[in-house]
Amino acid sequence: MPANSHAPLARQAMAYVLAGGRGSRLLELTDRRAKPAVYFGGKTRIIDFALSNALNSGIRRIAVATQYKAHSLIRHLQRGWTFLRAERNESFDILPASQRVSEDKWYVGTADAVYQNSDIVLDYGPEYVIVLAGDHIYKMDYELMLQQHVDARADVTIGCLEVPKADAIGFGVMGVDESQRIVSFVEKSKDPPTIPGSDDTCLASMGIYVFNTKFLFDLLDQDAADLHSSHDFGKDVIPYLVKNGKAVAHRFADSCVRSRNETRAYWRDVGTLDAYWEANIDLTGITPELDLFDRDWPIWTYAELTPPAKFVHDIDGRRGHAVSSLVSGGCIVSGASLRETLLFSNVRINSFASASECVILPDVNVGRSARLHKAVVDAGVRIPEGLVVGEDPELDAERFRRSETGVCLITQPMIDKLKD
Ligand code: ADQ
Ligand code: ADP
Repeated sequence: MPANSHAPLARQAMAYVLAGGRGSRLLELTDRRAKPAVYFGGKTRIIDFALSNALNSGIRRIAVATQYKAHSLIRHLQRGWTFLRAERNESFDILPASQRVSEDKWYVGTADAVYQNSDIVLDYGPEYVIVLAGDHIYKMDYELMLQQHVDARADVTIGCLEVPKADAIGFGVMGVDESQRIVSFVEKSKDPPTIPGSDDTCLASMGIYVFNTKFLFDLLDQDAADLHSSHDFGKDVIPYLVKNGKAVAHRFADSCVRSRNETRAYWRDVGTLDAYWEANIDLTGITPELDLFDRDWPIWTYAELTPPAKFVHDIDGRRGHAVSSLVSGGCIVSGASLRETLLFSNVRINSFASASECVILPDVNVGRSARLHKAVVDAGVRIPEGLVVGEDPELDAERFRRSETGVCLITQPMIDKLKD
């Protein structure tokens, strides 16, 4: 892409999406797929949020770095995201883990996951690279962040948001001066510094970084040669730049995209079973904190062609019905009832069955008379007739993966074990 100072900054940028992490706190939900490929919100997968943000911001060059259990992710990206066209100066690249380091090491850290594909990025010649994580749910206009980066003449601009101190342990935490210049940075500290004037709030890195391309790759060359570096943005590259360069904070609140229905800036990690369940169930409320119906900022995805969802009386006349629920295409609810539940595509719920506060992923079959409460059911699971979940905590914990708050994750191997 020739540098064109008249083009919007987003058209001069490439989004480099890191999508290789497992997300092990999602337990068996990420046994077979990487966290960015985990389903969210009834129709989409987690990575669709970062990709849609890039697209809606005007970015037309996107690369996705994969690593852990990438098959389901790659299949999704190939089906849904390859509409960007070389003829229009656009590109969409799915980058496999190159394993150039050694057979057992793959990428060493996140900086290495960018460095190993430097030739591919440099070939396109973007003026700016925006590094994103593919595993968060939020809506953000990256053009505004790019603009701040250029105006501030920063070496790196880092997206950040305020989080409670108790949660900040899992983040990079920064201190900034009045001009938003980052003056300190600690990665995942047990006692992170708080925002001046507040004892319990920290300024956390969202793992989103904007760099001028040439500067980034010179820096990564230098980092690659450093024997003491673990080649990670959060652990090595960003702390180095905070000390030796100009690192600037960009506030999420300044560029988060909100519809009229959204009262607060929405950002979720959905990295644990409880957080995942809660963020999904929240969508069944009357005015959820995240508005998926916002036509100004659509969340793009691959959606299979399906017939419309269908609700039928069964042969004995029992009503198939749903209240406060999201039901995708291809579902049939026959003589069964749903409350505060999400059905992804092609789910069948059979007679006498009920589900409340459940997240049911695609292609699940819920057998007759089953009763499910507070369950997350993995894709393709066949729930046997009469199974009851969510009424006996001890039995649930024996059979399924049960969180302390009582959310049960159900996978097919767990169901198969019941038959033994
Ligand atoms: P973490 O959340 O711990 O910290 P990390 O494990 O470094 O994130 O992964 C960041 C992203 O890169 C994730 O989207 C993950 O899927 C992906 N990823 C990890 N290894 C990868 C690899 N080898 N190849 C491709 N993708 C890979 C980071 C920062 C913190 C910041 C948090 C915000 O280090 O400073 O606060 O993100 O979530
Ligand atoms: P998705 O995330 O699209 O729902 P699937 O649940 O179909 O994907 O499978 C996730 C990954 O696990 C895919 O890479 C798929 O090929 C693989 N997979 C699916 N079923 C099995 C199985 N029974 N044994 C091993 N791997 C499987």
